[in-house]
Amino acid sequence: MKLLGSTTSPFVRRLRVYLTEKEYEFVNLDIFAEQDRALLTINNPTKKIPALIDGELCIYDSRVIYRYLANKFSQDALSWQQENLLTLIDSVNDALVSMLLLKRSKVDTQQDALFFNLQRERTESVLTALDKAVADGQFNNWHYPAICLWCLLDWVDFRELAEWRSYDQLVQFFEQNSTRAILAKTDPRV
Ligand SMILES: N[C@@H](CCC(=O)N[C@@H](CS)C(=O)NCC(=O)O)C(=O)O
Repeated sequence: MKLLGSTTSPFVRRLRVYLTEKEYEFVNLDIFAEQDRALLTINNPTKKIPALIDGELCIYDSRVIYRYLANKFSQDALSWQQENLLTLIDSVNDALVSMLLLKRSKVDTQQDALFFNLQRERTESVLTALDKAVADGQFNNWHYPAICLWCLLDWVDFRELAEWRSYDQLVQFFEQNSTRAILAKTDPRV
């Protein structure tokens, strides 16, 4: 199995963390460089990472890749509650990826305009919901949604895209899990 990705993508990192101790090859791409982009496009026409190559099959989208892998490793599917947690996490991750790409396109993302206001509102309401979910014990185990939440929070810090440290439960969750060896091993800063 080959995982096409980059060291900086939070969508890729969640799968690298999930795949700890599994046999696979990580293909680290610079998706904006011509050659790597061509390789990515051949495998995934959406030109997004991650993509997973397993034999003849190429699976796109971290959520679908996770479903594929959980099935391959005979693990239980996520519960509907966990699927909803993942939707919350992905909604902020997608909103902030858009903000990052806009920033890199020299657009002022701090401006008071509909698109930016919607992303800010979404980020705030989702972080509030995730903070409550942590308080309710929904992230007590290191399951896939927990991995995804930790990778999101660390990436938001790394890219300086939003402030989540005012959410006490999120901070507690983040710190409780920070010592896991795989997180140091997949740190986008190194
Ligand atoms: N829903 C996708 C999102 C993946 C995604 O947005 N990946 C980013 C990197 S963090 C990407 O490839 N962006 C390239 C682009 O938008 O052109 C997933 O879960 O895999």
